[in-house]
Amino acid sequence: MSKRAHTVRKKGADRADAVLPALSSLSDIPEFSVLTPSERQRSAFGEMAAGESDLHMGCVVRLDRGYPAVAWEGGLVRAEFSAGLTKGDADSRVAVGDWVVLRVPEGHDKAQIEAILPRESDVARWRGRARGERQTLAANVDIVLVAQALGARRISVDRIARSAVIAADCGAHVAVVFTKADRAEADVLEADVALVRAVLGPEVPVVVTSSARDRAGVEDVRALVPRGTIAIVLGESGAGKSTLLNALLGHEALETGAVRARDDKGRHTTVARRMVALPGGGVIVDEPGLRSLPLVGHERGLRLVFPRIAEAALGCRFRDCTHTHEPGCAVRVALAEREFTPESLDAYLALATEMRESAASLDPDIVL
Ligand SMILES: Nc1nc2c(ncn2[C@@H]2O[C@H](COP(=O)(O)OP(=O)(O)OP(=O)(O)O)[C@@H](O)[C@H]2O)c(=O)[nH]1
Ligand SMILES: [Mg+2]
Repeated sequence: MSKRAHTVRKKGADRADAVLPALSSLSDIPEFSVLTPSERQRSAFGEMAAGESDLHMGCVVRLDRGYPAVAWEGGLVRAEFSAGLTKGDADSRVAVGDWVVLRVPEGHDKAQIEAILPRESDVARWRGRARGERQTLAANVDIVLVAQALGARRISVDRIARSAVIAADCGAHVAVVFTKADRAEADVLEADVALVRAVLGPEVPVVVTSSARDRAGVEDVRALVPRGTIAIVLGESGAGKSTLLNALLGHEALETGAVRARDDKGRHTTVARRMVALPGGGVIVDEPGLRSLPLVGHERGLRLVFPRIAEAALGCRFRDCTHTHEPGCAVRVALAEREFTPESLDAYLALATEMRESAASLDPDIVL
């Protein structure tokens, strides 16, 4: 490598450091004391850190373009990855919410992440098509809040159902949060809520908010995230996620941006992944909006969101029954007996078909 190229590279790295927000300028970050690791994580740490006094437990509270900020008992530090944890490797990449083994050398302003402690849950999506990869959006999350804007377009039940499948697959609870209710006519709002209930069943909480206008529903969202719980808001860019969090925080902590008039879509205003602590409540992760949520290998989540359909499917004559036209289809019998709603079957079939196709394109030998 020429000398010049070397200098340019180094300058680039310095610049990356320079544009990260100073930790002292960040507000609403949860205190280390409100973040509680599980027993399993504590004991995994105990084994790894035995006898090493500069190793501590830390929780990743923020990622700025991939650079973690970690809360630990000594406060908040920026952290790098130790040589053993290569940053490019998908399995070793940290997510917001991860508990890590942190090395804090005395007198240094940067710490090192030595290991990621086992995750209790892992909200992940598939990025890209067959050659894509699993991307963890947040770790150790208790509840996924699926944000869906009302008003400009009819709601996307498909998107809500696939978000619920992703949440269930990783072991988190799910709630649906409608935003921008001020833009919806009362009868449309009522029909949309009824449709979501018909698809996901009565156990899934549905909250209707208009946080930019009259704060309606904001306290219902807070009630879903009590002290000690960690939530993530998932939704498309422009859904109003950051606006909702600002309403919960009571001040404009997070940047929000206008949507395009043409199609009501946002402009990816939020770029960092970060935790904010709700006064008197739990912690919520704000993330950039997600354009697509492909389902790949989320069979367990599908079964959990649609248990009665999955149960009925076990009785079909053909193992590869698509529940549309085959003889001996137990799912259609169960539908006729009203064991579940036609709306939920429509949503299930759309997602199951997609998963069958994605599995086939990943591995032609898999038959679902
Ligand atoms: N009318 C109305 N507009 C709202 C409401 N909530 C949010 N908005 C507007 O929707 C736009 C997008 O809001 P954001 O909070 O930035 O959306 P976001 O989901 O965080 O978007 P990304 O960060 O890009 O993923 C802003 O112009 C908000 O003012 C609401 O309750 N009513
Ligand atoms: Mg945002």
